[in-house]
Amino acid sequence: MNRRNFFTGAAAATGGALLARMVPTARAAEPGMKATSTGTTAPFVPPADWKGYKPVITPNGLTLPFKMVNGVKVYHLVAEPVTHEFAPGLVAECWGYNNRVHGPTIEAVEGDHVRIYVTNRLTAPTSVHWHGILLPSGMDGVGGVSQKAIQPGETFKYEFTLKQHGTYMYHSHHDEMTQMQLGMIGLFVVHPKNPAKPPPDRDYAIMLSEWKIEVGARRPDPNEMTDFNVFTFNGRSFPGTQPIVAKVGERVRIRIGNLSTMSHHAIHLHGYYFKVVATDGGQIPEAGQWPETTVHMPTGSTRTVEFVANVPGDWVMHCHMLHHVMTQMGHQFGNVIGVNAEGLSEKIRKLVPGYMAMGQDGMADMGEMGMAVPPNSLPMVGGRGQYDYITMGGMFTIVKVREDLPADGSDPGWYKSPPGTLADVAPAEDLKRDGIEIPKMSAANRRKDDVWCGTPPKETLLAKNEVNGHIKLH
Ligand SMILES: [Cu+2]
Repeated sequence: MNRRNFFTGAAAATGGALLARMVPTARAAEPGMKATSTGTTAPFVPPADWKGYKPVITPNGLTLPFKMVNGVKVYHLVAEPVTHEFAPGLVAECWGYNNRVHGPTIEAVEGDHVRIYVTNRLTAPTSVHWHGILLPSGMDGVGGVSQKAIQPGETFKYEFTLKQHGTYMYHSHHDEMTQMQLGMIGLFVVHPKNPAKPPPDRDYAIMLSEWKIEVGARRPDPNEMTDFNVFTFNGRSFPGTQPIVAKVGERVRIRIGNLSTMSHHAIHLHGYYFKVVATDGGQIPEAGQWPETTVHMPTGSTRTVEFVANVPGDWVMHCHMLHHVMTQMGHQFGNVIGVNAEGLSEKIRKLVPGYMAMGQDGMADMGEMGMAVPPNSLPMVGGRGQYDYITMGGMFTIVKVREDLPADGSDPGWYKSPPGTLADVAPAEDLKRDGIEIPKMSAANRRKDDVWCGTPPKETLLAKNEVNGHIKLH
């Protein structure tokens, strides 16, 4: 991986942030000015350019523009097929909104009256459900229950007043399995009208999703039930994910939504602990918040976490369900750990030109070897880091905290650890000083479970009887 990969998304997200800043807001600012009776919460004094809220940033995504019509915020979503890139090398034909997977983030303020037009440019009927939003039953968007489905070519009108604030979602609620699994989901952020405290310095929003895209296939398979092989933050797999950036000392909020078809996710952040401050059911009172490093994300839910980015560095944030940081080809792979493949490649190459035995020491080599992957697919893992190959992909991004950031919001590059703060090979004098003895490689350390293919090479053949009892292929 390199800086260029990171920049791919940075450009789009910067555009999104600008767009969000340009759109007008419905009401004059009425931020909360009241201090609490105990005086512990500082009153929020809005900056001069305060527009009523601090825009949320959707990495690799955009915010849906709106216009004001007689005091109503008017939005327009267009459901349509979208050609979507998951990461450099993997493009698929998905369904989304406004030519995006996922749909753009809808952003509004508590108390706003919103009118959302939905045009169906698919070949199938659809509807849109406003997940977590309190509204009249007939606006709930469930095809067949609360409304007629929106037929291809039709434009429906949804209209409601936002009575709450927090992180919500929207998604198709017609032929849900097909349409949501093809990408028809998005985030819906409602800012507080009277914030009790200042907004965070950085407010990010991430949607989790999972996909089945056969290697080389052009379309995700919406019929898959268990074996997903592409895992995404905002529709992107690492190294296609844009980093989350912050300056040292800033308060960072990350809103996470999960509309994966089948999976919960365990989103883990390095370097900090955070507090879960809200769900899609509302704000969690401070007394009910506790510190965590991993937030469990049930499907069909949102969680909002906050922390102070007080330690500079490159801190990874990823799903801790380890198949979710693999991509295509990381699955359905026979277990060859510990197999001695000496001579195997040569023999198979006679039948399959270019064959290379792999996986004997795990999957880390799969990306690093730079092996050619089939057209339109991703290597099993990761991308190139500054020190070595990064052996995670999929639901993986990097939180980059720096003393200073590029003014244009672009990627600050890799973190340079100050002297004395970088793990490296232990110097001999340190080992000696601390009385650390390195055990000699014994027979027990060697491959005892080897599967020999052909004659074992002399240097690894410990003794003849070591081989006895092990599987011999020839
Ligand atoms: Cu996961």
